[in-house]
Amino acid sequence: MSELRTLGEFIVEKQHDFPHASGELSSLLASIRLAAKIVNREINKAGLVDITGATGVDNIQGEEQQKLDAYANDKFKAALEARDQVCGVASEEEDEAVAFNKELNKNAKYVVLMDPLDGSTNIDVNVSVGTIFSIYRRVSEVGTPPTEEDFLQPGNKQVAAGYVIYGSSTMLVYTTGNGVNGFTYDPSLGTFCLSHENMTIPQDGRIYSINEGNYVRFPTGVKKYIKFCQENVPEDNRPYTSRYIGSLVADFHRNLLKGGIYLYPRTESHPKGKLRLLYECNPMAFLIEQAGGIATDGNQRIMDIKPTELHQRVPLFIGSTNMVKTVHRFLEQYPDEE
Ligand code: P6P
Repeated sequence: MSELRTLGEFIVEKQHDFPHASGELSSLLASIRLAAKIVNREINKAGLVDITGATGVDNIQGEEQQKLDAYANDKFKAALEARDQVCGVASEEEDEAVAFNKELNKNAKYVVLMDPLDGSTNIDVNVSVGTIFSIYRRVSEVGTPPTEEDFLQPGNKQVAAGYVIYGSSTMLVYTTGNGVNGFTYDPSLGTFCLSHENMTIPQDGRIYSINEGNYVRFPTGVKKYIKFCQENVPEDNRPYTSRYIGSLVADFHRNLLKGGIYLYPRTESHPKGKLRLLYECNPMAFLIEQAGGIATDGNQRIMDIKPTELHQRVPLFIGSTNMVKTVHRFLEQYPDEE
């Protein structure tokens, strides 16, 4: 049996990749690990206790906030605030960015952006959901409250990003810019153990993930790509297959392991796309590029987009390089009037 390497050991080991690292990012990642364990515990009980269902409160997205959304948001915020590396958090569940004002956060160097529980409407039907996080070094003066500028940085400034997938097993997958590594939670030990070292996405794949219920309103190029997948059998005789879970983290994770593409173009109900740039698209884009794939909004690299607002939405095409490039060819061949 290969040696057991825990997430904690791995974080410290990799910290030495950064000779001048002061251990602050390592400690920040450890706080995310702690919150992931706490949220995992509650999610696994979701069917048993009255914590599922909606709170009756809508978040800024106008989406009915699920009780576990609020719970996950509170636990991740508390875990991040309890240590001295983070000066503020932006979250899908918070209208505005939250500044941490305790004395111990005063000289913190990092901000965190997160979707505390993505895909939460799937909880009541026992489908995998996830937490997505994105970490930046603050750009405003240390010792002062964080500013909007700290949170509206382009994705290419991220220092770390990752997700927790609460599925048939719970995994934490993250990057600090030196590849992608996955850790599976062992409840008997209460620890995340390295299970997927140096994760890379195949350059090509046969899985396409898109909500075809929106087909009639897709851009022409996207419609042509879907038909291409349905009508073409590649040389290796492995036909394309449609797989859409309705939970970004779950679709992304499967495509990362097996090869594939996830597409969320603009639609009638979401003319700018549905997914949020800062705490869904950018962290996933960092991960996929570190794993050898690509992520665009149909025109440009996701991580080069200059954000203008906290909950900004963009179209998302992310996954195996050759598949994303094929979509681009159709989008260029069949341009739609804006
Ligand atoms: P639709 C969940 O709400 C989410 O943000 C992603 O996790 C998921 O991929 C997508 O939206 C599902 O959206 O419109 O297909 O139900």
